[in-house]
Amino acid sequence: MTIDPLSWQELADLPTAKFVPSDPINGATNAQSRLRLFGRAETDVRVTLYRDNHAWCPYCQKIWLWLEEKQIPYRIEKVTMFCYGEKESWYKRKVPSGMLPAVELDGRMITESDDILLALEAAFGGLAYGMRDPQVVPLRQLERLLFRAWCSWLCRPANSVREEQHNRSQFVSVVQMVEQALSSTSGAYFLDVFSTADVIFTPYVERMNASLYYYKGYSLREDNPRFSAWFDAMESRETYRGTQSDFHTHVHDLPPQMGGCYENGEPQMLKNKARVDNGPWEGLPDATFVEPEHDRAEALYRTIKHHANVIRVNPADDKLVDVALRCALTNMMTGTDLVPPPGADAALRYIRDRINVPRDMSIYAAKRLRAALEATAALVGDAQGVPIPFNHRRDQNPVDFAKT
Ligand SMILES: N[C@@H](CCC(=O)N[C@@H](CS)C(=O)NCC(=O)O)C(=O)O
Repeated sequence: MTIDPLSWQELADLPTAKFVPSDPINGATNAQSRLRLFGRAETDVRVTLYRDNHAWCPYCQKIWLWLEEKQIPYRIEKVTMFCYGEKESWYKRKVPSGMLPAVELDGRMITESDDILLALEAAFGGLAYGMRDPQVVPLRQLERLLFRAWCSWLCRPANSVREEQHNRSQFVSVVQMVEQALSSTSGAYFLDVFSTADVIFTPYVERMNASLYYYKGYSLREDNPRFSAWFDAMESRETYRGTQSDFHTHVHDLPPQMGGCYENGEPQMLKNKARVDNGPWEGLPDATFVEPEHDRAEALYRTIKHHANVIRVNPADDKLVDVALRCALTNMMTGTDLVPPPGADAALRYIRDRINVPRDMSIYAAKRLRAALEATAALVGDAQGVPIPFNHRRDQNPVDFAKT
């Protein structure tokens, strides 16, 4: 017997579909907000943050997290990064290089994330310890050392096994220095309280955790106790969780940004890669906080909201994608396996591979949706979607998603 998938309306009407998104202006940190007031008046806004549409840029995450932690009222203007599409001409008039992030503070444009933090500190005070605090300065230098060791290992091809091992041990030796720094206080953060130092480390440590797991078979979070405690502490913060991305998003967004990421082909790496790409996504060390109850409802809500564009940009026939996507969503919400039409395997995996966290939804919602898409695709076959490009991500051009 063939069972039809639920219609879009029936999906939205399911009792388990109730999802009330948090107030974008005064509620929890989230990637969709355009204005943040933290209970203050709009006339109190002195800051505009220009950041990437994809909520992916690491330097933007640094400023974003700082503003959220300090609860400074601000506006958000989203700009396209070169690898996703055309840079908006209004932004190039403001910032000719097109670089992100930028902040307009009391009408003055500031670029370079460190200069932005210094200007914000001058206007609003530091986040526990400021950028020039004698305890923060050496930690900022250590972060750059870790960054360079990561780039040398990940972003340059090793010509021999010996070179690969050398790059790995260079990185691990800097990790040991960071472990040492983290163990110098009794708490989980770099200093005695959460501070600018944690904000500085956050963006690239998150990207290191993802990329080394996938391209090198190395688990930064699981193999290092202090890092592990630091990640857990970060995930206890609503601010950080709102900016947090998942392994799948990072590993496929990094190559065009970094000019390449190189696999080492080791057995653990191959296992990790297969898991990040094909699941199961549950239990990956990209998130260990308790899964929120509303994650499926969030995934459904976000998919319903954007379903017309999601269907239109899919290379497969629109009618096929519509039915297949509803089969997957019905599966996610009711647990019922519905066999989608032939050809749906590639179409559903195309969507599975393009969920972007946190731009589209939060981390556990994305894991649930990826799992439902994969489970439904597997009922028809093993065809994969059009591969994710390595040199650019114009398959994610925001222009295509602005149309309705
Ligand atoms: N040193 C700069 C680096 C900023 C940077 O590299 N931004 C990249 C994105 S992560 C960018 O805007 N690239 C231009 C683009 O991709 O459109 C800072 O700290 O702000």
